[in-house]
Amino acid sequence: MPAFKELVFSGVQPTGNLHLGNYLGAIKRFVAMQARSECIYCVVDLHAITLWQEPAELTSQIREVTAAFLAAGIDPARSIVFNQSQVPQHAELAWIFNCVARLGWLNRMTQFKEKAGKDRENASVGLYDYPVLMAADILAYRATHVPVGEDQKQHLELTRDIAQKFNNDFAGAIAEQGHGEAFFPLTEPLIGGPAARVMSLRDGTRKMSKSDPSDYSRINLTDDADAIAQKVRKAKTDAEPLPAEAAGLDRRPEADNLVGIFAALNDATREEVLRDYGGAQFSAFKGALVDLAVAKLGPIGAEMKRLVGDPGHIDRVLADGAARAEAIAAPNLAAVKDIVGFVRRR
Ligand code: AQP
Repeated sequence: MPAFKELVFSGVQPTGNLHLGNYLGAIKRFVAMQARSECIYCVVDLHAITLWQEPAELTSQIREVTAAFLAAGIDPARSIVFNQSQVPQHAELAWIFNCVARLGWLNRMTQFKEKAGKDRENASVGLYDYPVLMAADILAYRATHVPVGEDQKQHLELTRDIAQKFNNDFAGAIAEQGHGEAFFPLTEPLIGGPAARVMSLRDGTRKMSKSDPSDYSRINLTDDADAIAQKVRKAKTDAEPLPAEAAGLDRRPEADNLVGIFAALNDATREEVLRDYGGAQFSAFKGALVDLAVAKLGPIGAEMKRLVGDPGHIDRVLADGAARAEAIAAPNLAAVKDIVGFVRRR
């Protein structure tokens, strides 16, 4: 595999209730990646409509996710920030990848099974095809690294399968047209840290999720200090004090989750947290967690609210980012069309 220029890509859906899992598993890590790589961060509105979205609500959610990116510390002058539907190459490449990906591969995707539920016949074709569009999002930029939460691992594997099959199927044209052995990189998922999978505050065996009907299951990025305090205090726990070592969190999903959240908010490891709080009762630990969460999330929530009050500014950031994104994606798509054998205007 030839060396590809390091490029980071990731996205968040504008589907409401951005929560601590989205922040710790993804957005906080997007911010950190800016120091070492060129980064492209996308509000994936084409993905959002795989489930019904009220149009006016979708518009405001696109701006809210953008506000969250900026409030968390993504610098739109350094990184590219845009919404997916403004760059047509995502949908165009997705179609070509639809003809590369195999039905059997998509049939294995667990997120489709979870989201479609029992009424699979009534799910949109887009929901089924979601992972192919995700592969196109990443590979339109030939991105080498994708920071995501653990729930996206299977989709990233599919992205690698699609890249590999495209590189093999078109190996002759890729070489003839001067791209060497491979046109697409085998993108590396960046999944890790103590909050790769933040769990519901009501049930430590279920993922914290935007669509959970209970608002007490998650901390939203826009929650104020009182809401954060109430949710943490009501979070489900067990009856034992915290263990002294991380191994003691095995089979204690709620304790493991709260310690992982504390660790991720504090840029620490579970071991370091337990060095300070091992043996503590949950009442004391939850108090410290409330203080930490309010200190870290309060300024982000306040800045998000300020930014959404200026939609003109947000829309200019998205337009500028879309133009810069398209400047990378358009030549890549032109090369893909040549490789596939299409005739195109020059
Ligand atoms: N609980 C989580 N822990 C860690 N990371 C998470 N992510 C989502 N939930 C957690 C990561 O956040 C990024 C953006 O996610 P998304 O908006 O694209 O969609 P999602 O994964 O479908 O988010 P939700 O909250 O789980 O929504 P619903 O309820 O609709 O299913 C991704 O990197 C994701 O891994």
